[in-house]
Amino acid sequence: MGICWRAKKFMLQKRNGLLGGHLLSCQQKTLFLPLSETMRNQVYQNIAADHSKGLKKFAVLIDPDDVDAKALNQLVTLGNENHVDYFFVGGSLVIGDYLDTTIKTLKQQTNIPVVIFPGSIQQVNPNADALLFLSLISGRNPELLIGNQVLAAPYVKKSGIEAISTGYILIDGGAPTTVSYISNTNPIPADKPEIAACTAMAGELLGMKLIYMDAGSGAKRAIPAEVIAAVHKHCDLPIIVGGGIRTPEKAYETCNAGADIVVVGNAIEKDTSLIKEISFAVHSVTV
Ligand code: 1GP
Repeated sequence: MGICWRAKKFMLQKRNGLLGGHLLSCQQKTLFLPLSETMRNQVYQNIAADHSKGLKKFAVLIDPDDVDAKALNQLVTLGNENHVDYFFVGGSLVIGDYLDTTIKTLKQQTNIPVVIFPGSIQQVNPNADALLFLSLISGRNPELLIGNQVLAAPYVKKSGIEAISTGYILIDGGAPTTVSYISNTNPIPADKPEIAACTAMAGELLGMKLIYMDAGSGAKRAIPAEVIAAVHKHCDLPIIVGGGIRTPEKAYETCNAGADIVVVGNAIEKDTSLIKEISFAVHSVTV
């Protein structure tokens, strides 16, 4: 755990291997028949297996509004070449109508699993491999705790998509972010790891399968290692961490503190060469 990621990079010879845009049409409902239980749970089974083995994973977040076809092709190429483990697709404020095209393009061009990280009930799409069925458990906005989930549930069920129950926890990243503003909730203060830990424990006891700790896209400060470590210590669920991660060092520290999956969006939009460096950093963490 103590060795720095740069040293690990050279030692690494081999790499180890919500809610919805539009309501589904009747035709779509009949096209997407329920999958077998095994197939439907494939993404979560892989996350849980990696969690139990201590394998760290890297997810690139794509905001469909922010990528054109050329940028998407470049992300796919770099993802395939540099061992990206997941493409997360979604955003707190998706204005354009590009979610479906983005997901279909990804599915055509790569075998990397595509997971919807929905910012609203407008972002359900049956063509992805899985959808994080989020409940914003750090907040006290009933619409984001259960209201939107009730509206989305029938469409998610009928689509047959693997829906992974996820406790979504916002941590203060030093300034208001789109997600804190849109959700109308207060994030957990970054110097209160015990609140984050108790919130994650509540999610676990409520039967959620994943915890997603987020400082919000473009956060000034990423989530401190102490907060991640507290959640990791007190909660047995796989932990996804994102928001304001801009360097391989921070990605390494985040994994080392207990994150299972590191998510990076904003920084990669600005500099795609980070994919290679962050991927090495994440996969070089051993526990
Ligand atoms: C935001 O966790 C994601 O919800 C990723 O954040 O865009 O800051 O990398 P960034």
